Amino acid sequence: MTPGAPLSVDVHLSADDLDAALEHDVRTGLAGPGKSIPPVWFYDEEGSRLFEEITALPEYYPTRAERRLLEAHAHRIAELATADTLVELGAGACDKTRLLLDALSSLGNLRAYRPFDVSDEFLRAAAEGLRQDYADLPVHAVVGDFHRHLDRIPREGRRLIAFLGGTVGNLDPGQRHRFLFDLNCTMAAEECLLLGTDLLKDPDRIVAAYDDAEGVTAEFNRNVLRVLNHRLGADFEPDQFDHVAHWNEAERWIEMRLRSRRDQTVAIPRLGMEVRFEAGEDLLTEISAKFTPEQVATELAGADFVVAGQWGAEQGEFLLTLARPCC
Ligand code: SAH
Ligand code: AVI
Repeated sequence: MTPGAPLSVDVHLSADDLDAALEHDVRTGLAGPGKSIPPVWFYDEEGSRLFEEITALPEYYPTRAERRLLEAHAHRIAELATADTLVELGAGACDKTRLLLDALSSLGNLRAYRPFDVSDEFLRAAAEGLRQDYADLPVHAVVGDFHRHLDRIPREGRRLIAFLGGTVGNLDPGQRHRFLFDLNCTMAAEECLLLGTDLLKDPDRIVAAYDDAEGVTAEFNRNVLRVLNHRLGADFEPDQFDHVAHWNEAERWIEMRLRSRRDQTVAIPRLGMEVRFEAGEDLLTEISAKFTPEQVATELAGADFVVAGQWGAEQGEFLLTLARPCC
């Protein structure tokens, strides 16, 4: 344990909550044709680790592009936000965060950091790692699901709420609207949201980012099957599913799927279910939507936010948008 400012962890997801949520998602998503499972189930400790590996791959440009934007503009973002507390949704390794923490700190405002994530052990380790470099910064981690627990994030201080990495693109349009609207309802008028979104570009480049040569993304994709095996006693054989990254031109999103290599039946004894896959049948595991700057502004406006700044639109790779609730 590092001495210094306090580190606390509030947990709003017990193992029972997780099991109930997974049971609901499996019964809803796997029972019939058109199979799907929400991407939140990628992120056990191994899934979070695999995502970190993805961020270093040559093909996966979003993390580097967002980091460059933060290196160039974090100071201006901090000036505009005048926040004393950084909240980070889907914080993961809390890595790019450091650029925001440094910028807020250089203005003399920073009082606390609140990373929020569903991945309990990974979040604890990341928060502990951060304390090695920010010994005087109180870190209050929150374990929860951003679809259900936004209202559990303490409203202390003047907050900048960061949602980086393009994770908002893993939500479908209806989920995005509800998420942004719910978030808005938890925010004071002077607080800001910093939203990272991946931008539309050459589909070949996007597909390569989700189908890397080393196969790390394929392992990340298959990890959801290991999570189902572990949490529900299912008997998925991950190597009997191919990784597929498909660009859906009409929806302007990547679809990650797991395609059954053969006719097979998977038992999920804890739910009393058997799931039949035909050869070539897909399980949709994630969408990752790509945006235009105008679309981001429009979606934010639809959830009662007003844009205070956008960075990255001219490079066309990745976009950071700062927004405030409009009164
Ligand atoms: N923000 C980091 C990590 C992005 S990966 C970055 O930019 O690199 C997506 C993160 O969101 C993971 O850490 C995952 O555990 C978390 N996450 C995914 N779905 C979530 C949910 N429903 N509620 C809370 N966290 C979630
Ligand atoms: C976390 N999220 C923004 C990543 C993405 O790019 O949609 C997850 C990911 N899936 C495959 N590679 C990375």
